[in-house]
Amino acid sequence: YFVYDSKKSGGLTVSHLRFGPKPIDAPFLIQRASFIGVHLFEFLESYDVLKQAEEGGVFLLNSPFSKDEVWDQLPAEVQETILAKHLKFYVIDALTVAHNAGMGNRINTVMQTAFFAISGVLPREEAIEHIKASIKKAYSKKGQEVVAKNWAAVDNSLAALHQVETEGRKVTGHHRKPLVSDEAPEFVKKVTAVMMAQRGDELPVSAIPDDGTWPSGTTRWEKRNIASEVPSWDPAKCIQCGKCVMVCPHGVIRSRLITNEDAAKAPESFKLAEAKGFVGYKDYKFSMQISVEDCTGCTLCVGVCPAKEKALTMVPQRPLREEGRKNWKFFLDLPDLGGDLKRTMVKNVQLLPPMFEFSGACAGCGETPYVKMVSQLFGDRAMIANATGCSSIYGGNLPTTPWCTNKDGRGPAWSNSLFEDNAEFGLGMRIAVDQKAEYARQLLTEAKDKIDPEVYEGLMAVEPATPENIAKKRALLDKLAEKVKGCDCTCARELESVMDALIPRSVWIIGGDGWAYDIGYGGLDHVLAQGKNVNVLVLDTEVYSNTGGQASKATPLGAVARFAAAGKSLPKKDLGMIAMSYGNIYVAQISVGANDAQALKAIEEAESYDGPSLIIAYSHCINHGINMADGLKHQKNAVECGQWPLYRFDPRLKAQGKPCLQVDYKGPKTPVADYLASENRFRQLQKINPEAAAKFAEESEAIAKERYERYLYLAAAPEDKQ
Ligand SMILES: Cc1ncc(C[n+]2csc(CCOP(=O)(O)OP(=O)(O)O)c2C)c(N)n1
Ligand code: SF4
Ligand code: SF4
Repeated sequence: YFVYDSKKSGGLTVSHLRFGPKPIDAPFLIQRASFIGVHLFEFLESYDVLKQAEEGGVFLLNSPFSKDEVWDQLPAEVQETILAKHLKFYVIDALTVAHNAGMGNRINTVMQTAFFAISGVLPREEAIEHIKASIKKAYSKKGQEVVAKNWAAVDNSLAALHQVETEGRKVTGHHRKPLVSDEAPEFVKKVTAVMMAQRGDELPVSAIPDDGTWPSGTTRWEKRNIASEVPSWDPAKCIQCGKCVMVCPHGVIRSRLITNEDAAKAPESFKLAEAKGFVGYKDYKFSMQISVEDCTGCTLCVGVCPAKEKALTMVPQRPLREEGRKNWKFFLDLPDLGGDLKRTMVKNVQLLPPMFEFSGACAGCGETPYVKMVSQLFGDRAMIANATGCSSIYGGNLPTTPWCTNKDGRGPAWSNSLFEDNAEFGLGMRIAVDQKAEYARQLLTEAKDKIDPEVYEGLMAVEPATPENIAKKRALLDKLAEKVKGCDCTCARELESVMDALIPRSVWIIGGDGWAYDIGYGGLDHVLAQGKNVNVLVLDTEVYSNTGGQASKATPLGAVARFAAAGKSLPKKDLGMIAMSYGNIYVAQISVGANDAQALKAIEEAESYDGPSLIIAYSHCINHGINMADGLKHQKNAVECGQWPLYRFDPRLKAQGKPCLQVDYKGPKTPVADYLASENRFRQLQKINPEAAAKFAEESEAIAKERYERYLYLAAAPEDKQ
């Protein structure tokens, strides 16, 4: 029986296992366990992990501390239980064993071996034999190299497993801290924290909001401490490009401009540099901060750093916690500067606070940087319809939510309806808020004589939703609110209830390719054809990621996925081209790893277009069978070989006599076969069916070429077409 949360990184799964000479079919929630294995040391600080341990049972802990050091690192509550229940206590540094075997952070094989070695479920030798056989069976498809690494990890695990002497030990440890800080809101302390501690069943129904709304911005209280290593910033080497901030999937690394006055108050360990290249901020300081307790250690930021000598390096997290906490708090309390800078440059946009932070997505997820960017640019006035999929899980899973507000208390309204109806759900948001705005304008006009003409004209004006215009409208709305407050007529109350809609809303419809290309496609097409001002963001992982990688119509030719075990036999559907055929839809295909400036431009253009827009974003994913730390390189390679074209189709260009399509990549420059060989989703087929793999590679090459020629033709001026 498995009890688990829905975090995709650092999540908690409690596997309740029973063993016997005959197969046991019935799942069972165990109350008294003779063996308890804890795979993450940090769990000791958050959960009562030994609650179910029975007298004399075995406790196995993955520990960065040796058998001689570990005792004093344990919380007092854990020490007390070990002594009171006379547990046999073992430690293993599984991460080091996995690293040494070339398996990165994957410790499952190591912990499984340790379990069989000490649990007594099977004789040790027999168990090891079975483990090795099962590794061969499970990983053969991934290649002999993966099998060999796992076998090496098994052998090394036994040598790294040690029993801790508990005889004569005293309770010396620290007491566990409350799960959330004392500064957390009451709801978080009384409800969220109880659920975080896996004790949600103890909450009375009355503790849960009864109207479907849920307090947001709560991931910030989790402080999951799941990374063993985090980036450390070197101000001297940093070129202040903001690329690391842009790609951080978890909103953990952030940049800020700081006045000299504020900088003088910074804690001693707070790193600063002179600000470089921010127009109008010459005499300011610049700082890059990492929330070490929220980092997942994915290393994408380090990988993307373009400085001659990397300005970010990974260092152990544990020693940095205390000072990191202080620095982060100081950083957050500083004013957000630079909001007036041009939003065409990545470095400027990365000064904007994200309104999507610390989600539980997989470490290094390729979807979340796009979601975060939308929140930075438009979050203060966004309404988001989210299709079911990874983005609805990391975006709105209980008990916490990463969607949050800025310092003014403004942030996106977010909801998830279903998988299949998301486009319609978002269209409904658009129509509803437009209706509200229309009604507000009607009421305003009826009361025109009583309102300051400047306020009336300003709020009635239809202008582009630039940050300046929005700020102007907000100031006028404040004046109107003041005026309306003083009136006691029903019309004033009515206006009060809808006037907020006079600030233009940015409606986003977000989901994965399974939704957009397949199951929600009919609705998506219908919504795009309505001509309404909605922005669709497709997070294209080329499979149904949330449910384990089923093939969708976005899956490329030759990729092995669930329901495409012999490699997908047909090419990816060109969703962008279908949308372009309407002529009045803004369409773009982007990849933050290949061209971040183009991605930013497309997102800005799509939002500014007063009509439907569709952005298809390359999102690398654990389902691609890649080292996630290299996710952005894979994105770049996909573009360079022509497998993932970059373009923007802007219907506004027609009025200027220009072709609407702009091709933003240089066509196939490297062999598609090399790209395919670098990802296990394609590589698998080379082992199962090399002939088919070669044929698909050849066809993919031809498709990439033809597609580029087709796009160039469409992008050419009429006089250049034959
Ligand atoms: C009608 C329906 N079918 C199936 C599901 C189960 N389901 C939930 S998420 C998901 C996959 C989503 O894939 P995708 O849209 O590609 O998004 P991703 O997870 O890749 O971000 C599926 C099949 C569902 N919720 N509703
Ligand atoms: S390691 Fe990953 S999560 Fe941590 S700051 Fe870098 S990109 Fe963000
Ligand atoms: S899209 Fe892929 S990497 Fe991102 S959370 Fe989903 S499964 Fe993980």
